[in-house]
Amino acid sequence: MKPGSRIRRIVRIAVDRAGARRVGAGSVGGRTGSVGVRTGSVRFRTGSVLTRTGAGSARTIPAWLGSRRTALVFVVGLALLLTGCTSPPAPAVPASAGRPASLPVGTLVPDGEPTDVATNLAAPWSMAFLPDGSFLVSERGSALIKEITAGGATRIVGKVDGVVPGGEGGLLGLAPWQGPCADTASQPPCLFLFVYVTAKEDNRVLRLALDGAAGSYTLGSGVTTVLTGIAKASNHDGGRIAVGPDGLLYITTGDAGNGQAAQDRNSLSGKILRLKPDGTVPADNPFPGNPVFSLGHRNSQGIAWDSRGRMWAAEFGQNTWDELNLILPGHNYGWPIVEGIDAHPDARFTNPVLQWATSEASPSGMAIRGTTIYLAALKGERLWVIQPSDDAATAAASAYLSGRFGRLRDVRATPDGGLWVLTNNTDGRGTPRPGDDRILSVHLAALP
Ligand SMILES: [Ca+2]
Repeated sequence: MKPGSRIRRIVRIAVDRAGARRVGAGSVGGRTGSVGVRTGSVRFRTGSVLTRTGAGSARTIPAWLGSRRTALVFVVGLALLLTGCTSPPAPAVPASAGRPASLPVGTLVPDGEPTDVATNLAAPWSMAFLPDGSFLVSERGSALIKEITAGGATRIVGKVDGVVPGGEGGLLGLAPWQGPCADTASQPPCLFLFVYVTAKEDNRVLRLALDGAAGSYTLGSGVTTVLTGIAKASNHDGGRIAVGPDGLLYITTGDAGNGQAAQDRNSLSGKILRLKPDGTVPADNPFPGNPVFSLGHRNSQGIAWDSRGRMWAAEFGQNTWDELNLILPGHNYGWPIVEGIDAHPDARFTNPVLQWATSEASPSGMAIRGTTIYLAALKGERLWVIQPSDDAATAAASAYLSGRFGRLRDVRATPDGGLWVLTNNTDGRGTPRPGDDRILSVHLAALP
Protein backbone atom coordinates (compact mmCIF):
# COMPACT_ATOMS: atom_id res chain seq x y z
CA MET A 1 0.00 0.00 0.00
CA LYS A 2 1.61 3.22 -1.10
CA PRO A 3 1.53 6.29 1.09
CA GLY A 4 -1.20 8.67 0.10
CA SER A 5 -3.09 6.18 -1.97
CA ARG A 6 -6.50 5.18 -0.86
CA ILE A 7 -9.25 3.07 -2.28
CA ARG A 8 -12.77 3.11 -1.10
CA ARG A 9 -15.46 0.78 -2.13
CA ILE A 10 -19.03 1.59 -1.50
CA VAL A 11 -21.92 -0.75 -1.46
CA ARG A 12 -25.26 0.60 -0.71
CA ILE A 13 -28.83 -0.46 -0.60
CA ALA A 14 -31.93 1.60 -0.81
CA VAL A 15 -34.88 0.15 0.98
CA ASP A 16 -38.32 1.24 0.05
CA ARG A 17 -39.39 2.89 3.24
CA ALA A 18 -43.03 2.07 2.91
CA GLY A 19 -42.27 -1.55 2.29
CA ALA A 20 -39.94 -1.74 5.22
CA ARG A 21 -42.55 -0.17 7.46
CA ARG A 22 -45.01 -2.91 6.71
CA VAL A 23 -42.83 -5.23 8.67
CA GLY A 24 -43.19 -4.80 12.36
CA ALA A 25 -43.77 -1.08 12.36
CA GLY A 26 -45.58 0.13 15.42
CA SER A 27 -44.88 -2.85 17.59
CA VAL A 28 -42.24 -3.18 20.22
CA GLY A 29 -39.71 -5.64 19.01
CA GLY A 30 -40.84 -5.24 15.43
CA ARG A 31 -38.00 -4.91 13.04
CA THR A 32 -38.03 -2.35 10.30
CA GLY A 33 -35.52 -1.44 7.72
CA SER A 34 -33.21 -4.31 8.44
CA VAL A 35 -30.96 -4.75 5.49
CA GLY A 36 -27.68 -6.27 4.64
CA VAL A 37 -25.41 -7.16 1.82
CA ARG A 38 -22.45 -9.27 1.03
CA THR A 39 -20.22 -8.06 -1.71
CA GLY A 40 -21.64 -9.05 -5.04
CA SER A 41 -24.92 -10.28 -3.64
CA VAL A 42 -27.79 -8.87 -1.66
CA ARG A 43 -29.89 -10.70 0.89
CA PHE A 44 -32.96 -9.34 2.56
CA ARG A 45 -34.74 -10.64 5.54
CA THR A 46 -37.84 -8.47 5.59
CA GLY A 47 -39.65 -5.83 3.63
CA SER A 48 -39.87 -4.94 0.01
CA VAL A 49 -36.67 -3.48 -1.22
CA LEU A 50 -34.99 -1.69 -3.99
CA THR A 51 -31.35 -2.38 -4.43
CA ARG A 52 -28.60 -0.43 -5.91
CA THR A 53 -24.89 -0.90 -5.65
CA GLY A 54 -21.98 1.22 -6.61
CA ALA A 55 -20.82 4.73 -5.97
CA GLY A 56 -22.85 7.85 -5.85
CA SER A 57 -24.37 8.30 -2.43
CA ALA A 58 -22.57 11.35 -1.18
CA ARG A 59 -23.61 14.94 -1.54
CA THR A 60 -21.35 17.89 -1.86
CA ILE A 61 -23.06 20.72 -0.08
CA PRO A 62 -23.21 24.02 -1.92
CA ALA A 63 -23.85 27.10 0.18
CA TRP A 64 -27.01 27.92 -1.73
CA LEU A 65 -28.60 24.60 -1.00
CA GLY A 66 -32.22 24.90 -0.07
CA SER A 67 -34.32 23.29 2.59
CA ARG A 68 -34.03 19.79 3.86
CA ARG A 69 -35.74 17.48 1.45
CA THR A 70 -37.91 14.61 2.40
CA ALA A 71 -36.11 11.42 1.71
CA LEU A 72 -38.18 8.36 0.99
CA VAL A 73 -35.54 5.77 1.33
CA PHE A 74 -33.58 4.27 4.13
CA VAL A 75 -30.10 3.70 2.98
CA VAL A 76 -27.33 1.82 4.59
CA GLY A 77 -23.95 2.46 3.12
CA LEU A 78 -20.50 1.22 3.74
CA ALA A 79 -17.11 2.34 2.67
CA LEU A 80 -14.08 0.14 2.92
CA LEU A 81 -10.95 2.09 3.48
CA LEU A 82 -8.28 -0.14 2.06
CA THR A 83 -5.24 2.03 2.32
CA GLY A 84 -4.35 5.53 3.27
CA CYS A 85 -1.21 6.86 4.75
CA THR A 86 -1.83 10.57 4.83
CA SER A 87 -1.37 12.46 8.05
CA PRO A 88 -3.13 11.82 10.36
CA PRO A 89 -2.97 8.10 9.72
CA ALA A 90 -5.95 6.30 8.25
CA PRO A 91 -7.90 3.87 10.42
CA ALA A 92 -6.83 0.29 10.50
CA VAL A 93 -9.94 -0.94 8.72
CA PRO A 94 -9.14 -3.94 6.60
CA ALA A 95 -11.06 -5.10 3.57
CA SER A 96 -14.16 -7.00 4.48
CA ALA A 97 -16.25 -9.63 2.80
CA GLY A 98 -19.32 -7.50 3.41
CA ARG A 99 -21.98 -6.95 5.99
CA PRO A 100 -24.33 -9.21 7.87
CA ALA A 101 -27.75 -9.47 6.28
CA SER A 102 -29.46 -8.46 9.51
CA LEU A 103 -28.78 -8.13 13.18
CA PRO A 104 -27.02 -11.34 14.22
CA VAL A 105 -28.69 -13.93 16.40
CA GLY A 106 -28.06 -13.11 20.03
CA THR A 107 -28.09 -9.34 19.57
CA LEU A 108 -29.83 -7.74 22.54
CA VAL A 109 -32.91 -5.95 21.22
CA PRO A 110 -35.98 -4.33 22.84
CA ASP A 111 -38.45 -6.90 24.08
CA GLY A 112 -41.91 -6.42 25.58
CA GLU A 113 -43.72 -3.22 26.43
CA PRO A 114 -41.61 -0.35 27.79
CA THR A 115 -42.66 1.01 31.18
CA ASP A 116 -42.48 4.51 32.62
CA VAL A 117 -39.57 5.30 34.91
CA ALA A 118 -40.43 9.00 35.18
CA THR A 119 -42.99 11.30 33.59
CA ASN A 120 -43.78 14.99 33.28
CA LEU A 121 -40.26 16.15 32.52
CA ALA A 122 -39.88 19.45 30.64
CA ALA A 123 -37.66 19.28 27.55
CA PRO A 124 -35.23 16.78 29.11
CA TRP A 125 -31.95 16.34 27.30
CA SER A 126 -29.37 14.08 28.95
CA MET A 127 -29.41 11.12 31.33
CA ALA A 128 -26.61 9.92 33.57
CA PHE A 129 -26.10 7.04 35.97
CA LEU A 130 -23.88 7.79 38.94
CA PRO A 131 -21.36 5.24 40.25
CA ASP A 132 -23.77 4.16 43.00
CA GLY A 133 -26.53 3.51 40.47
CA SER A 134 -28.37 6.74 41.18
CA PHE A 135 -29.81 8.44 38.16
CA LEU A 136 -29.87 12.05 36.97
CA VAL A 137 -31.58 13.83 34.08
CA SER A 138 -31.11 17.37 32.74
CA GLU A 139 -33.85 19.71 31.57
CA ARG A 140 -32.80 22.00 28.75
CA GLY A 141 -34.95 25.06 29.41
CA SER A 142 -35.34 24.97 33.20
CA ALA A 143 -31.60 24.31 33.74
CA LEU A 144 -32.63 21.85 36.42
CA ILE A 145 -30.83 18.64 37.22
CA LYS A 146 -33.26 16.09 38.60
CA GLU A 147 -32.74 12.81 40.38
CA ILE A 148 -35.00 9.84 39.76
CA THR A 149 -34.84 7.95 43.04
CA ALA A 150 -34.91 4.20 43.50
CA GLY A 151 -38.50 4.59 44.64
CA GLY A 152 -39.43 6.30 41.38
CA ALA A 153 -39.77 9.83 42.75
CA THR A 154 -38.46 12.79 40.81
CA ARG A 155 -36.64 15.35 42.92
CA ILE A 156 -34.57 18.45 42.11
CA VAL A 157 -30.82 18.17 42.66
CA GLY A 158 -30.21 21.79 41.70
CA LYS A 159 -30.37 24.48 39.08
CA VAL A 160 -27.27 25.27 37.07
CA ASP A 161 -26.49 28.97 37.31
CA GLY A 162 -25.82 31.06 34.24
CA VAL A 163 -27.74 28.99 31.71
CA VAL A 164 -29.37 31.06 28.97
CA PRO A 165 -31.68 28.69 27.12
CA GLY A 166 -32.67 29.49 23.56
CA GLY A 167 -33.21 27.53 20.38
CA GLU A 168 -31.44 24.22 20.78
CA GLY A 169 -29.30 25.55 23.63
CA GLY A 170 -29.71 25.38 27.39
CA LEU A 171 -28.65 22.80 29.93
CA LEU A 172 -27.55 19.95 27.68
CA GLY A 173 -25.10 17.12 28.44
CA LEU A 174 -24.32 15.52 31.80
CA ALA A 175 -21.30 13.36 32.62
CA PRO A 176 -20.47 12.13 36.13
CA TRP A 177 -16.86 11.84 37.22
CA GLN A 178 -15.03 10.78 40.36
CA GLY A 179 -11.88 12.66 41.22
CA PRO A 180 -9.79 14.27 43.93
CA CYS A 181 -11.75 16.19 46.52
CA ALA A 182 -11.56 19.95 46.63
CA ASP A 183 -11.05 19.93 50.39
CA THR A 184 -8.91 17.75 52.61
CA ALA A 185 -11.79 17.01 54.97
CA SER A 186 -13.61 14.87 52.43
CA GLN A 187 -12.84 11.25 51.80
CA PRO A 188 -11.69 10.75 48.18
CA PRO A 189 -12.77 10.14 45.56
CA CYS A 190 -15.34 12.89 45.42
CA LEU A 191 -18.20 12.97 42.97
CA PHE A 192 -18.53 15.62 40.29
CA LEU A 193 -20.78 16.30 37.37
CA PHE A 194 -19.63 17.80 34.09
CA VAL A 195 -22.36 19.81 32.41
CA TYR A 196 -22.54 21.36 28.94
CA VAL A 197 -24.48 24.60 29.06
CA THR A 198 -25.45 27.46 26.79
CA ALA A 199 -24.50 30.68 28.57
CA LYS A 200 -25.01 34.32 27.64
CA GLU A 201 -22.19 34.51 25.12
CA ASP A 202 -21.14 30.96 24.42
CA ASN A 203 -21.52 27.27 25.06
CA ARG A 204 -19.32 26.04 27.88
CA VAL A 205 -18.46 23.04 30.00
CA LEU A 206 -18.52 23.29 33.77
CA ARG A 207 -17.65 20.87 36.53
CA LEU A 208 -20.00 20.88 39.51
CA ALA A 209 -19.54 19.18 42.84
CA LEU A 210 -22.24 16.66 43.75
CA ASP A 211 -22.92 16.38 47.46
CA GLY A 212 -25.11 13.95 49.34
CA ALA A 213 -26.06 10.40 48.53
CA ALA A 214 -28.68 8.38 46.71
CA GLY A 215 -32.04 10.07 47.18
CA SER A 216 -30.56 13.29 48.51
CA TYR A 217 -28.02 14.54 45.96
CA THR A 218 -27.49 18.30 45.77
CA LEU A 219 -25.18 20.56 43.82
CA GLY A 220 -22.19 21.60 45.90
CA SER A 221 -20.80 25.08 46.05
CA GLY A 222 -17.79 24.45 43.88
CA VAL A 223 -18.05 25.23 40.18
CA THR A 224 -15.02 24.79 37.94
CA THR A 225 -15.03 26.24 34.44
CA VAL A 226 -13.57 23.55 32.20
CA LEU A 227 -13.97 25.12 28.75
CA THR A 228 -15.51 28.33 27.42
CA GLY A 229 -15.82 29.93 24.01
CA ILE A 230 -17.71 27.22 22.14
CA ALA A 231 -19.82 29.12 19.61
CA LYS A 232 -23.56 29.19 20.36
CA ALA A 233 -26.45 29.57 17.96
CA SER A 234 -30.16 28.86 17.73
CA ASN A 235 -29.28 25.54 16.11
CA HIS A 236 -26.32 23.16 16.08
CA ASP A 237 -25.09 23.53 19.64
CA GLY A 238 -23.75 20.00 20.02
CA GLY A 239 -23.74 19.35 23.75
CA ARG A 240 -23.10 15.70 24.47
CA ILE A 241 -20.29 15.02 26.92
CA ALA A 242 -18.87 11.77 28.24
CA VAL A 243 -15.87 10.52 30.16
CA GLY A 244 -14.14 7.97 27.96
CA PRO A 245 -12.47 4.71 28.99
CA ASP A 246 -9.21 6.69 29.13
CA GLY A 247 -10.64 8.87 31.90
CA LEU A 248 -10.68 11.94 29.66
CA LEU A 249 -13.62 14.21 28.88
CA TYR A 250 -15.06 14.14 25.37
CA ILE A 251 -17.28 16.99 24.18
CA THR A 252 -19.34 17.25 21.01
CA THR A 253 -19.77 20.72 19.54
CA GLY A 254 -22.03 21.83 16.70
CA ASP A 255 -21.03 24.06 13.83
CA ALA A 256 -23.36 26.78 15.24
CA GLY A 257 -24.43 27.57 11.71
CA ASN A 258 -20.89 28.15 10.43
CA GLY A 259 -20.07 25.02 8.46
CA GLN A 260 -16.60 26.18 7.47
CA ALA A 261 -15.61 26.38 11.13
CA ALA A 262 -15.97 22.59 11.32
CA GLN A 263 -12.93 22.36 9.04
CA ASP A 264 -10.87 24.85 11.04
CA ARG A 265 -8.63 23.16 13.60
CA ASN A 266 -8.40 26.42 15.49
CA SER A 267 -12.15 26.67 15.99
CA LEU A 268 -14.01 24.74 18.68
CA SER A 269 -17.06 24.45 16.43
CA GLY A 270 -18.06 21.26 14.63
CA LYS A 271 -15.69 19.06 16.60
CA ILE A 272 -15.30 16.33 19.10
CA LEU A 273 -13.01 17.73 21.78
CA ARG A 274 -10.90 15.84 24.31
CA LEU A 275 -9.74 17.37 27.56
CA LYS A 276 -8.40 16.36 30.94
CA PRO A 277 -10.97 16.74 33.71
CA ASP A 278 -9.27 19.99 34.75
CA GLY A 279 -9.73 21.46 31.27
CA THR A 280 -6.14 21.17 30.09
CA VAL A 281 -5.21 19.49 26.82
CA PRO A 282 -3.87 15.93 27.06
CA ALA A 283 -0.32 15.51 25.77
CA ASP A 284 -1.40 12.80 23.33
CA ASN A 285 -4.16 14.73 21.58
CA PRO A 286 -3.80 14.42 17.78
CA PHE A 287 -2.95 18.11 17.31
CA PRO A 288 -0.45 19.29 19.94
CA GLY A 289 -1.86 21.70 22.47
CA ASN A 290 -5.27 21.56 20.79
CA PRO A 291 -8.46 20.19 22.35
CA VAL A 292 -9.66 19.00 18.93
CA PHE A 293 -9.92 15.20 18.77
CA SER A 294 -11.81 14.94 15.47
CA LEU A 295 -13.17 17.53 13.07
CA GLY A 296 -15.58 18.03 10.20
CA HIS A 297 -18.73 17.38 12.24
CA ARG A 298 -22.00 19.22 11.65
CA ASN A 299 -23.77 18.54 14.93
CA SER A 300 -22.90 15.38 16.76
CA GLN A 301 -24.98 14.65 19.86
CA GLY A 302 -24.18 11.03 20.57
CA ILE A 303 -20.88 9.46 21.62
CA ALA A 304 -20.10 6.16 23.28
CA TRP A 305 -17.44 3.46 23.43
CA ASP A 306 -17.88 -0.24 22.82
CA SER A 307 -16.33 -3.13 24.73
CA ARG A 308 -13.45 -3.18 22.24
CA GLY A 309 -12.61 0.41 23.12
CA ARG A 310 -13.86 1.81 19.83
CA MET A 311 -15.45 5.24 19.93
CA TRP A 312 -18.64 5.86 17.95
CA ALA A 313 -20.52 9.07 17.23
CA ALA A 314 -23.88 9.88 15.70
CA GLU A 315 -24.31 13.02 13.65
CA PHE A 316 -27.21 15.04 12.28
CA GLY A 317 -27.10 15.54 8.53
CA GLN A 318 -28.31 18.62 6.72
CA ASN A 319 -30.58 17.64 3.89
CA THR A 320 -29.88 14.03 3.16
CA TRP A 321 -27.76 11.82 5.36
CA ASP A 322 -27.41 11.31 9.08
CA GLU A 323 -24.27 9.46 10.01
CA LEU A 324 -22.81 6.88 12.35
CA ASN A 325 -19.07 7.40 12.52
CA LEU A 326 -16.20 5.42 13.96
CA ILE A 327 -14.19 8.16 15.62
CA LEU A 328 -10.43 8.08 15.23
CA PRO A 329 -8.04 10.71 16.56
CA GLY A 330 -7.28 13.51 14.14
CA HIS A 331 -9.69 12.31 11.49
CA ASN A 332 -11.84 14.67 9.47
CA TYR A 333 -15.44 13.61 8.93
CA GLY A 334 -16.09 15.89 6.00
CA TRP A 335 -18.66 18.51 6.95
CA PRO A 336 -19.50 20.86 5.23
CA ILE A 337 -17.76 19.55 2.12
CA VAL A 338 -19.26 16.08 2.27
CA GLU A 339 -22.50 14.85 3.83
CA GLY A 340 -22.83 11.10 4.17
CA ILE A 341 -20.70 8.55 2.37
CA ASP A 342 -18.39 10.14 -0.13
CA ALA A 343 -18.89 8.58 -3.54
CA HIS A 344 -15.80 10.30 -4.85
CA PRO A 345 -13.08 9.41 -2.39
CA ASP A 346 -11.22 12.32 -0.94
CA ALA A 347 -8.16 11.43 1.09
CA ARG A 348 -8.92 14.20 3.55
CA PHE A 349 -12.15 12.72 4.83
CA THR A 350 -13.33 9.64 6.69
CA ASN A 351 -16.64 8.16 5.60
CA PRO A 352 -19.40 7.15 8.01
CA VAL A 353 -19.93 3.45 8.61
CA LEU A 354 -23.69 3.89 8.28
CA GLN A 355 -25.94 6.60 6.96
CA TRP A 356 -29.66 7.19 7.18
CA ALA A 357 -32.10 9.48 5.46
CA THR A 358 -32.59 12.37 7.86
CA SER A 359 -36.31 11.54 8.08
CA GLU A 360 -35.39 8.09 9.41
CA ALA A 361 -33.03 9.14 12.15
CA SER A 362 -31.90 12.62 13.19
CA PRO A 363 -29.91 10.85 15.88
CA SER A 364 -29.12 12.31 19.30
CA GLY A 365 -28.03 10.23 22.31
CA MET A 366 -26.26 6.89 22.04
CA ALA A 367 -25.57 3.95 24.33
CA ILE A 368 -23.53 0.81 23.77
CA ARG A 369 -23.86 -2.57 25.44
CA GLY A 370 -20.96 -4.82 24.47
CA THR A 371 -20.55 -3.93 20.83
CA THR A 372 -24.22 -3.26 20.12
CA ILE A 373 -25.08 0.40 19.58
CA TYR A 374 -28.43 1.91 20.57
CA LEU A 375 -29.28 5.24 19.01
CA ALA A 376 -32.15 7.57 19.96
CA ALA A 377 -33.70 9.22 16.90
CA LEU A 378 -35.60 12.49 17.12
CA LYS A 379 -37.28 13.05 13.77
CA GLY A 380 -37.14 9.33 13.07
CA GLU A 381 -39.04 8.65 16.33
CA ARG A 382 -37.39 5.28 16.78
CA LEU A 383 -34.56 3.48 18.49
CA TRP A 384 -31.93 2.15 16.13
CA VAL A 385 -30.12 -1.02 17.14
CA ILE A 386 -26.84 -1.33 15.29
CA GLN A 387 -24.34 -4.16 15.24
CA PRO A 388 -21.00 -3.25 13.67
CA SER A 389 -18.82 -5.95 12.16
CA ASP A 390 -15.73 -7.07 14.02
CA ASP A 391 -13.58 -4.84 11.83
CA ALA A 392 -16.00 -1.88 12.18
CA ALA A 393 -16.11 -1.48 8.42
CA THR A 394 -19.77 -2.44 8.12
CA ALA A 395 -22.83 -2.70 10.32
CA ALA A 396 -26.34 -4.10 10.39
CA ALA A 397 -29.16 -1.93 11.72
CA SER A 398 -32.81 -2.38 12.68
CA ALA A 399 -35.33 0.06 14.12
CA TYR A 400 -37.46 -0.50 17.24
CA LEU A 401 -40.15 1.48 19.08
CA SER A 402 -40.96 3.10 15.75
CA GLY A 403 -43.54 5.87 16.14
CA ARG A 404 -44.55 4.64 19.58
CA PHE A 405 -43.26 7.37 21.87
CA GLY A 406 -42.48 10.30 19.63
CA ARG A 407 -39.09 11.91 19.41
CA LEU A 408 -36.30 10.14 21.31
CA ARG A 409 -33.48 12.26 22.74
CA ASP A 410 -31.23 9.99 24.74
CA VAL A 411 -30.63 6.37 25.70
CA ARG A 412 -28.57 4.82 28.49
CA ALA A 413 -27.57 1.28 29.36
CA THR A 414 -28.86 0.52 32.84
CA PRO A 415 -26.92 -1.28 35.55
CA ASP A 416 -29.46 -4.15 35.47
CA GLY A 417 -28.90 -4.93 31.80
CA GLY A 418 -31.64 -2.94 30.08
CA LEU A 419 -32.01 0.46 28.51
CA TRP A 420 -33.60 3.69 29.61
CA VAL A 421 -34.88 5.83 26.78
CA LEU A 422 -35.66 9.56 27.07
CA THR A 423 -38.42 11.15 24.97
CA ASN A 424 -38.30 14.71 23.64
CA ASN A 425 -41.82 15.89 22.83
CA THR A 426 -42.21 18.99 25.03
CA ASP A 427 -39.66 21.38 23.52
CA GLY A 428 -42.00 22.74 20.85
CA ARG A 429 -40.96 20.39 18.08
CA GLY A 430 -42.88 17.32 19.12
CA THR A 431 -46.43 16.26 19.89
CA PRO A 432 -46.60 15.64 23.63
CA ARG A 433 -48.49 12.62 24.86
CA PRO A 434 -50.09 12.60 28.34
CA GLY A 435 -47.24 12.39 30.85
CA ASP A 436 -44.55 13.61 28.44
CA ASP A 437 -41.72 13.92 28.55
CA ARG A 438 -40.86 10.57 30.01
CA ILE A 439 -38.11 8.10 30.69
CA LEU A 440 -38.93 4.60 29.50
CA SER A 441 -37.47 1.37 30.79
CA VAL A 442 -36.85 -1.00 27.89
CA HIS A 443 -36.16 -4.67 28.53
CA LEU A 444 -33.66 -6.35 26.23
CA ALA A 445 -33.71 -9.94 25.01
CA ALA A 446 -31.41 -11.88 22.73
CA LEU A 447 -32.58 -11.96 19.15
CA PRO A 448 -33.53 -15.57 18.34
CA1 LIG B 1 -19.46 13.15 7.62
